[in-house]
Amino acid sequence: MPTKGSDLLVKALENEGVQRIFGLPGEENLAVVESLRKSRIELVLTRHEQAASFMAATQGRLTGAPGVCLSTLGPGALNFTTGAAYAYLGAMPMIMITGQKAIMSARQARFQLVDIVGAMRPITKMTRQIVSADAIPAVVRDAFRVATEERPGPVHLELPEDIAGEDAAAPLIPPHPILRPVASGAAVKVAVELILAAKRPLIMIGAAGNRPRLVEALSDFVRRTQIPFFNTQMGKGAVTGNSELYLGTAALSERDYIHEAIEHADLIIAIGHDTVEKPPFLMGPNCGPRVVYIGYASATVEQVFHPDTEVIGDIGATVTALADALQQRVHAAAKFTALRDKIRGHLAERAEDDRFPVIPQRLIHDVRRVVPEDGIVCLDNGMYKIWFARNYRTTVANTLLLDNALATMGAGLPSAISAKCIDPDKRVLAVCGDGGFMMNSQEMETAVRLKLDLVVLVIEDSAYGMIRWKQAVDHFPDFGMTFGNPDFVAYANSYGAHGHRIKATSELIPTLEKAFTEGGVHLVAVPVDYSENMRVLVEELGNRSIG
Ligand SMILES: Cc1ncc(C[n+]2csc(CCOP(=O)(O)OP(=O)(O)O)c2C)c(N)n1
Ligand SMILES: [Mg+2]
Repeated sequence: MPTKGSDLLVKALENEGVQRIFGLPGEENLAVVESLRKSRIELVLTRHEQAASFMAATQGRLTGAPGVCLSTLGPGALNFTTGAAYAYLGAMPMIMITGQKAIMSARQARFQLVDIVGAMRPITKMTRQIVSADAIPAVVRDAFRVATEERPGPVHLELPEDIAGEDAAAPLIPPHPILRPVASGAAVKVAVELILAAKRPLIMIGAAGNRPRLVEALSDFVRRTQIPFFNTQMGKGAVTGNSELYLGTAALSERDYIHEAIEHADLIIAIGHDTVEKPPFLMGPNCGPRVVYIGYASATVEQVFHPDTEVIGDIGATVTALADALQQRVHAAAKFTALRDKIRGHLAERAEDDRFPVIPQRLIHDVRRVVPEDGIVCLDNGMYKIWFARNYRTTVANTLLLDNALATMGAGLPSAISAKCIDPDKRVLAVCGDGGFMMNSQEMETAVRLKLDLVVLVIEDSAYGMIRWKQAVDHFPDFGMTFGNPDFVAYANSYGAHGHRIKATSELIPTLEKAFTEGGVHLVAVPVDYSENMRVLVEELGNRSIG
């Protein structure tokens, strides 16, 4: 049946199962917006394109199916670039659709004309201009394939205004399942021999282990082999349960308590480690544990990461094959239990300290109290991220969304909005610094308009705290990192949200609890005492003697 480009685009998106599009349109998108109005896809309007791209990326991260965002040409499309890089480094499937002026005739000369397809090239898996309406079904199908298949990431499609209005008759292409290749038996055998020969094996779960579809296989692998495990920051929560075997998160690259366990290991099974992450440990040329790498594609060799052997193929199938072959024959190193207790003991220190302003350990302890096991905490980027990565325990996959890849500020609130749209029944908490929050705080209006039940915790130190801390660690004078804040309570209230300010540490749990129970959008501002950054992360860990 003849139709036009914009209708065909929207039909192709429906064909892929798209339920919502995050975006901020321009005049070049008006036909697409009209096609969306007539479709069953929800348009989630945002107040900045960057926020829309973070939301779409988070949808991809949480569901495994690409999230979609829409913007105009030039300035709007350029605002997608940070979200594109976020999804590219973070391996989150996403489709960005941007408008463009008519390509067959140009009545506006070069007004707003930017080579967006070119600008997107280094930060996407694929970037294409759609040059004919009849190409839409194939281009869209291919975009979803590319965005979804391992290693997932962003794809950019540019739809010029005249192509959106062009007549089209091409039929839709049905989606086909992506079947991931499985590792060879020979590769599994080599890994099995190495693991059986090891006296003190450890499992490390990295970012690519944290895909929604892998939870069962990985949890099962850990349960069946009984090998203790730790994770990278972005591998956090990939294994459900098995808490006795969990040693901790490698939030730093060296010298943390978890590194005592890593140094004790003679073999590390690195599942899905993606070197976009800050290294969870550093490999030397001829020292340290041997590493068996398990991944969808072979590991990038870095100075600090160069595995001894690899098992390449679908991670779920590989770990199942390994568990079948290993049975219960793996050496269990007793010392890991003692190390686990020691690590946990250190992490529990000062968790109930009631000094005010609140110290990070207490903040994380209290957040864990009000967020149920399946509740989702979405972090922005700042000093508290290291504390959350180290101290916040997760037992359910994808319940702590942090970005240790692009590590951009500004994604905390948008990612929480997206998580809440996907899982309206779960408690969702955004945790932001006063710097990061203000980078996309305008999305408070989006959250209020969508009538979400969402709590935003803003950690106040009136500074770019993390950089201020690094400045001090590097013995630079304290300079250029402090700022003033709006009155966060009044600011939240002006959006129609509910603002709260914590005035004593004991108020934190009741205030958060009440905010979740009451529903609606709440902002809770909490002053933080960051002196623990230096005391624990520099002095204590710097002086740690291994033994
Ligand atoms: C978009 C962006 N700009 C700058 C940085 C560098 N950076 C990393 S953390 C940080 C400070 C964050 O400040 P805030 O959000 O207040 O959190 P705090 O560390 O104070 O808790 C900065 C400037 C970044 N990661 N992303
Ligand atoms: Mg700050």
